[in-house]
Amino acid sequence: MMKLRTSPGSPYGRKAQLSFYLTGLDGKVDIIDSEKDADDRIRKLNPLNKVPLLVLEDDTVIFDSPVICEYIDWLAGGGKVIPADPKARFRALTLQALADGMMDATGGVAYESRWHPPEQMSQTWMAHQQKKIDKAADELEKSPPSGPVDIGQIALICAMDYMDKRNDGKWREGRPKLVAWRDAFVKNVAAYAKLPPM
Ligand SMILES: N[C@@H](CCC(=O)N[C@@H](CS)C(=O)NCC(=O)O)C(=O)O
Repeated sequence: MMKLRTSPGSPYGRKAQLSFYLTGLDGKVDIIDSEKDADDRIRKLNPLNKVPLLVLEDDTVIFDSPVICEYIDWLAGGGKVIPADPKARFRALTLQALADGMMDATGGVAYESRWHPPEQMSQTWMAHQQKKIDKAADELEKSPPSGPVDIGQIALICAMDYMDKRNDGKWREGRPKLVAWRDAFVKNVAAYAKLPPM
């Protein structure tokens, strides 16, 4: 059995989880909550001390989330969550990069308040990160994703969940097409309902 080490609050781990559900490979993985990982195995397995990471049956460790999702797609036979057709493939991978960037920026804002007392928090840094989120959401509002579910859409739905939780759902403001895209995804993609709450 493979092991996916992640935490329920990680949008990156959520991407991997959803990819497992969508490829039907979820029976081959144990999902382990890293927050209950008492002996600090995470730190030993990833020098960057980040989740998610995937531990294969032979103890090979794979990170980060784009690489894990690429492994899942490969294991499923290819072309499942990462399209094989080059045009669709690089569009999906680029959307994944954009959505991951929104997660990074959301984390950037959230970590600033988590790690610093109020007097040491940099409002300039937080505004710099928020601008990335806002600009990415504006771009997506112009043309929300379409077509079959792929890694780009998986990353985007996970970014939205994270931004709802950690960024007060600001991405929703004035972006009705993006909100409609999310509502349709949640309604139509049955695998999404298998995810735990963030
Ligand atoms: N690029 C990485 C980002 C992973 C990441 O930042 N994970 C967060 C949890 S959501 C983490 O472990 N942060 C701990 C830290 O930065 O020390 C990925 O796609 O997997």
